[in-house]
Amino acid sequence: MKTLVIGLGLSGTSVCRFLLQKGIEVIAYDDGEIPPLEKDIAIHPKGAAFDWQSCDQVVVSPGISPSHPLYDGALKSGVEVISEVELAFRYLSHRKMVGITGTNGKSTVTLLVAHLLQEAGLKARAVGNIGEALINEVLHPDQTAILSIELSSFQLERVQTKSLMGGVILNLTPDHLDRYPTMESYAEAKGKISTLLHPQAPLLLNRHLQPYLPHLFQGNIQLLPNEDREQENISAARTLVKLFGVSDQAIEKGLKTFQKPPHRIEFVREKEGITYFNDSKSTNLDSTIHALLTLKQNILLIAGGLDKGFNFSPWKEFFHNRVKSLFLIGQAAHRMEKELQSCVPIYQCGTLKEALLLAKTLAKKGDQVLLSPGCSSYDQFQNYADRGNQFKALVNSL
Ligand code: UMA
Repeated sequence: MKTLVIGLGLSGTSVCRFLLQKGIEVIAYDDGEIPPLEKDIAIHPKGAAFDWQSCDQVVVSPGISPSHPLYDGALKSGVEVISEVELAFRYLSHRKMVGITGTNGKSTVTLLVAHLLQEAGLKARAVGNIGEALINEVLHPDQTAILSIELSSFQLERVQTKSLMGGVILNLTPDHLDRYPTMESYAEAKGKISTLLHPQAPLLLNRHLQPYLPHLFQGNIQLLPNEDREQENISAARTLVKLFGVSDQAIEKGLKTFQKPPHRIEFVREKEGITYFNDSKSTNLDSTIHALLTLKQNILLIAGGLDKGFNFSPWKEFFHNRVKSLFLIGQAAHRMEKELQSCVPIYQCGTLKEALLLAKTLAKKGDQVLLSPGCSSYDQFQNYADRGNQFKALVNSL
């Protein structure tokens, strides 16, 4: 048995290590720098032809698009291609697990589910897209914990093993349009969570999903309230933990002690009558709109980052009476300026530091400086947490 692992980040390196322990021959590939790996792992050189005859299976990391030449080659060769989470599910299907997907709110719900279970005295861990590759669970010393799994559309593209006792698709708004040509294809990837459900396991859905995923509404589903995002998140978590017998009383107690994760409209500091908020987790249009609706007015918005192919013009109507000026950073900045011009004063700042310093200079008492990028961070930062931490450090040094 020989497996090709494409992408050597968090997922790929964990997969390599796991396969090696299973005695499976591994060949690995990455377009970037090769991280330190066990010496038994062979590296496929960049640009070289791959011998598909010699390979039995391909495990793709979530960040690798199906248009990647090696991924595309694998699909054309007929070799089995699976995602990192599918490999993990094949070894975990006996475990108690729930899966959480959706555009916004999935990390919060994943953490809330784990927290409510723990507060009710059960063992639970939050894993998956949240930052802990699922495959690591297979070899985890504690095999009794319930797994609350955040699943991204990328991870769900190639899954098939029925494993979950419950699943949820929160909301669906445009994201990752650099990878998905249409909203329908993005929705289709998210909808694959249904293929992971055990028979009779419930799927919780936001009713807005019906036009995109009508076939899912015919199964064992429960609708989420969708008038308020916080209520939607709580309702999803509540329903999922009840699958494990957690009482209403224990849920209420757990809700009181849950702390919202950082980088989500996080208050950082007030200085000279100006408040600073870190919403670095905003990596799409909708999450920035949510931040604007929450902070309401007198907002100096810092946005921009990696260009994921959004059209930013829908922001215009939400800027009205809310945003006083816009400070742009990162790769998408010039396109954003074109799509948002004439609605508020726009400043091209290049870097986060320049943007913050200019916003501070222009801000008046009562203003709110908000970092809510609406874009991924990978052009200038390691990830959204790095971006948010750097912002907080800069704000605290003002
Ligand atoms: N790479 C290539 N070629 C490419 C793209 C990437 O070789 O065309 C290589 C990079 O050089 C790098 C490696 O692939 O060495 C990175 O792999 P990856 O992008 O699949 O990322 P991982 O480090 O494996 O982390 C992934 C998730 N990342 C993505 O989906 C982009 C992490 O979610 C997740 O926490 C981790 O697996 C564990 O499950 C992050 C994320 O941004 C937080 N997710 C997106 C989101 O939430 O919007 C989907």
